[in-house]
Amino acid sequence: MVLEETDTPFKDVEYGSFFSFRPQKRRVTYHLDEQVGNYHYGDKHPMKPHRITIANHLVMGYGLHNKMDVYSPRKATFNEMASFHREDYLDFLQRVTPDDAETYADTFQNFNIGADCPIFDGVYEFSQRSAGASLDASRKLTQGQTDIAINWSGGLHHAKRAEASGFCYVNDIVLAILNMLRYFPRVLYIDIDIHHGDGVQQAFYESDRVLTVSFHKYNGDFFPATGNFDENGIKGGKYFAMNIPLDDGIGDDQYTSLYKSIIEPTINTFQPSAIVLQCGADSLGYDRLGVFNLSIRAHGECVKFTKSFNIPMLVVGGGGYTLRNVARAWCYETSICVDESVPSQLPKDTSYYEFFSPDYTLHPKLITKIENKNSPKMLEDLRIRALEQLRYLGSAPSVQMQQIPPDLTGHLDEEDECLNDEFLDKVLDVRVNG
Ligand code: V1D
Ligand code: CA
Repeated sequence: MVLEETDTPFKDVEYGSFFSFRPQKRRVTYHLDEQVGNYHYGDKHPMKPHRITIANHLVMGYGLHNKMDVYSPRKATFNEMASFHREDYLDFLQRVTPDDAETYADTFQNFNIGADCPIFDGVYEFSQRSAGASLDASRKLTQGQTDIAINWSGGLHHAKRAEASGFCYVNDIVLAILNMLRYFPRVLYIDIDIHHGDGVQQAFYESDRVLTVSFHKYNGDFFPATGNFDENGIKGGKYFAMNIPLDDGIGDDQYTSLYKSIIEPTINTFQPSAIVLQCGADSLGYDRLGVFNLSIRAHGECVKFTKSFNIPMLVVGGGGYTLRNVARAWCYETSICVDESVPSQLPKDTSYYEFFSPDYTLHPKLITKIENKNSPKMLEDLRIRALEQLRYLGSAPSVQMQQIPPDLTGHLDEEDECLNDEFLDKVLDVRVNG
């Protein structure tokens, strides 16, 4: 290989590791179920799966699909979903129809079906598709076939073992992490959705192999009303849940510096073998349900920073209710994952181009902002308390165990990849609630 005079070692990653001072490009896979955007929660419901279709069109419009391997995942099976969810709950989701509300009023209440989580046509299939894509992504990571796996239809962080919650029915994140724990000793879960990642936290609350970190709005009332700083895990999982409760109106600089100042020492202390990043886009300014002032660049900066540690990473979606901004953010974050810079001017031949009027850009200006109620002192206190928590966590046995254990089960056929309770309880010592 010959370097031309004008070429400096800093200029191009293609010169190989000896000359390159920039991080190498990562292998990226995109797990895309083309049907998942076709489900409807209901006209007045804020959750619109169609946003995923719009995001995919932007990704393709910029040609980003040429920079990664795109997979069409199969739907998750009943047994795969039963590795976390209770069978009677899955059975109910599979059988129920939108007309059943009056006949099964008690069952609806038991499983928390209602205004937030209505029964819509195909609710079970929708959940299978979202979960199937996250499981597919997790398999590519565990088999070492990718460095970053993306599923924008995933991130449904509120679903519980036998309960729907906050627009989520099946917790694709918990399913993916359970699969990852068969190969990876420790998984770090980071959640930048404006809501507390309660379902994932609860599933691993007693485990020291999954550290959950959620940044969210908290005032004891904002949905789901959990996630104060003092919720930090129990039993063997004590200190392995971290919560960063924030107030209205946080902006780019405050959020990204807090994120970096907490996530860097967290990674250095916990030494995760894999990271799952939930990129809920309701933390963006102008979100229909959100109260933060984040720009798409700042949201993406969290992805860029997390990626810079070169740790295998599953990237999933989550909330996000101003559809065009959700699509913009997830497209921009796809470009970050594949290391391609994309112009802010949106590609003209994209379907849905008109949707992005009047500016037709990836990074529209945030003009009106919500009043910022986060004082510098409050954020500094949160940072200090987070670092204190990491000191306790650093002495935990799971963190001291640096070596990756051999594959306990060997490579299984896809259908066998569901986990059974015995495996979870005895081998991995991961407890799921309920
Ligand atoms: F505005 C609505 C209109 C129709 C149906 C529901 C809503 C709505 C808005 N906000 N529901 C909410 C939140 N629910 C409540 C309930 C009132 N009860 C006492 C509780 O405040 C739920 C917000 C869910 C947010 C989900 C999420 O963004 O975190 C998400 N992440 O991944 C997928 C979704
Ligand atoms: Ca969150």
